[in-house]
Amino acid sequence: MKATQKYDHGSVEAKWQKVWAQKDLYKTPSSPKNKKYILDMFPYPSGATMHVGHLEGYIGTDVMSRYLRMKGYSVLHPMGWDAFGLPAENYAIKTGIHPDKSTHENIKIFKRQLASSGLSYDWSKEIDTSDPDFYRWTQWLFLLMYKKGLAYKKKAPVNWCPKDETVLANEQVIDGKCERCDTPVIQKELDQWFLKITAYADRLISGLKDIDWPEDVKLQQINWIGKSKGMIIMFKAEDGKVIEVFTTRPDTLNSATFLAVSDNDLYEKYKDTDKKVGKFTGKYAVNPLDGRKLPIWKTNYVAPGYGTGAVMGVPSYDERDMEMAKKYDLDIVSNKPDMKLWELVEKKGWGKKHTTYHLRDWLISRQRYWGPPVPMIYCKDCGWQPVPEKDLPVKLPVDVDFLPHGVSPIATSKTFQKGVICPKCGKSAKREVDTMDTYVDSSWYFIRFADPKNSKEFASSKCIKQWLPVDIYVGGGHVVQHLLFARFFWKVIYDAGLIDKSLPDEPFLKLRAPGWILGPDSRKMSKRWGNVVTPDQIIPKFGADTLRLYEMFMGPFDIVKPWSISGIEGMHRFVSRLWNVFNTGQGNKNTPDKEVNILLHQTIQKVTQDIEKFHYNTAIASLMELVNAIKGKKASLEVLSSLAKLIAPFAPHLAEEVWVEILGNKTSIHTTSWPAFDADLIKKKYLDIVIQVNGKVRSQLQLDALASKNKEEVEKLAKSDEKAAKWLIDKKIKKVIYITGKVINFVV
Ligand code: ANZ
Ligand code: ZN
Repeated sequence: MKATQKYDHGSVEAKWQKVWAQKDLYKTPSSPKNKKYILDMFPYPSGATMHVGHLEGYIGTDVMSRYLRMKGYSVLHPMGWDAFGLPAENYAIKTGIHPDKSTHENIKIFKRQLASSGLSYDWSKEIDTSDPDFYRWTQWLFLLMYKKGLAYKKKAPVNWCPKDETVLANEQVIDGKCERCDTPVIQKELDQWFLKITAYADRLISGLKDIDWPEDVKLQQINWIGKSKGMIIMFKAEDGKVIEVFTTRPDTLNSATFLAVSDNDLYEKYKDTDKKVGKFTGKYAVNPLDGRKLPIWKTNYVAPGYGTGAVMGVPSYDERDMEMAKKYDLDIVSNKPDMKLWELVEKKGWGKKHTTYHLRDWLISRQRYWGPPVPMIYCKDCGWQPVPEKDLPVKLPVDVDFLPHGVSPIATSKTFQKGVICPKCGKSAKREVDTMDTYVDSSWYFIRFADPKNSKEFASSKCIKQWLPVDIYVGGGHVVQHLLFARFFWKVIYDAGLIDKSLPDEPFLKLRAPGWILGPDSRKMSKRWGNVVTPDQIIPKFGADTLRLYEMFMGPFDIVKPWSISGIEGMHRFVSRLWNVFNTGQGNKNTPDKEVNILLHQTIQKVTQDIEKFHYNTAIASLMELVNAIKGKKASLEVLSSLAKLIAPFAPHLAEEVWVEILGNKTSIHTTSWPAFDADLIKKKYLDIVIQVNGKVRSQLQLDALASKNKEEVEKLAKSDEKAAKWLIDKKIKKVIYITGKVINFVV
């Protein structure tokens, strides 16, 4: 078959994207053998379009998915939308456009951008968390938690703007003021729903040891949970009251000189400063060890919600206590710490061992509209009652006023409370008007992907067993809370017997975080800096394959990398070279050139190993070497076929085009098998290179095929060869001629 001269990426890419969609090429097998579940952190479809930084992870998982399919695995590679959230609601407040409408318009744009990048998602698995068919199960899982005693309501402070009369998320509070109207924000106590994640604190730590995650991400999880082993020690005050302190250093009890207790007002007022502020209470307590009188101070640096909310002040061994002691002229005693004191305190009954956590229960109530309603009903006589399962979903009403009115927007709906009765006594009752944190949606969406159309269950245990856990999860490593919450949900569902016990207690076996892509100005790519590069700017001009290759070639997957347009242009030239190799080297069925064949098998080995390690940049580098080696030669069909396959995960369109149109195959390259390498061939990889001086053979070098490609290296080695060196001593080298892999000739 005759191919065109110049590679026209525009028509080639459009053609194959259409064919793949028509043929449902990436459909997930229904009865998987050897499954692999490859998952991206699903995006929030924001008003800003996707940029090349977002695509990095998606291309990375796409390369992996395509590779694994060719290796014969059944792959689940789905995509969906984290569609609920505050920005769409704020946009509605500004413009009056309903969040449902703006969100779905954004989804369309995102989906087009993903499709134009040649990503092999199975779109029949698409999830939208704002769809009632999805959030009914989010509500169902909330009720599961409630029934297990893991969801409860209690008063908790929220950020409150007294002018707008609305609850603010932390990120809406700028320097203590409302981001909208600049009014100082106050703390207001509201009844709020919590999930008891603290009950899983220990398992959330211990589970980390069995999973393949970046160490820094594991450490973030551990720090967030903040497990501390210590003691609670009791100090008697003069008025007979007992003050309990939590300490990790009972061995320093012999140097304690004061007690510091938390104070809500001081804490709130000075929580953003480092300075120590105290107020003497006028009271004293007694150190049980030595009878010393310890003044009791209220301070800002003791957190009310942590430990017992009181500490023993040990200036000599604790910096904060030292600052406090210096500022207020308190005693400083420095006895040697004594590890025997742990035992003594317990024996004497002054205190007991205690473990505490920095992790707090998860506050999921939002006094907001664009989220799943909390499925609870309040009855004056029966209290809080769960909505019966058959009545799910509790749908978000449409007739709401988004403008702040001091209540949850849903409370303004005229229909939401109509005909609501208490599920227990049948009397008229009221629905909860709060919605759930959108982190709840993303805590279980990865399970739904196994069975996204199920209308009877959140997912069948059969499908869960078939596809979970997630084998490779790719997305920002900074998402500490998402990862913690999702692991928590998995464990709760697991404990409820809804996940087959042969599955592990962890949902994400391997995690990889792509490094930031910096804008051309070396700042993190972001709308805020105006340095965003979108796929829409790159793909029409250079093609999706060029973009994909470039993004995977920029550097190691997990480190920060600067964007460069000249890099894109360079990759574009490589794509043309690649095309030319196929276009001019076609149709020759002779046995391959020996050297090229060795290099091919070395390349197969290297690319295979590199892809599995996410070392995409070095995989592409070795493909470039191979292309250089066969450029301008009549390459055999075997070499060209294998090269096409190796390139297929990275440049799926070009690979398909040459596979079908030039190499004459009838089925898609993406359904063929990955090339195997001949281990014996690679062993016999040494080439004999003759060293000549002025055309006379003087010595010989043995080099592997890869090293023999590098002229400078060969020259250096040849010069240092003992026999050859004799002929070069004191001679001026005028010229070096190198015939790759064969002869190096020094003209002196
Ligand atoms: C005496 C002492 C001596 C302490 C010493 C530390 C060093 P982590 O590791 O974070 O658990 N602490 C206890 N409750 C506190 C609270 N509500 N707010 C602020 N600080 C609190 O730290 C536990 C240590 O932090 C405890 O051990 C206590 O000070 C302090 F050389 O007790 B320590
Ligand atoms: Zn009732």
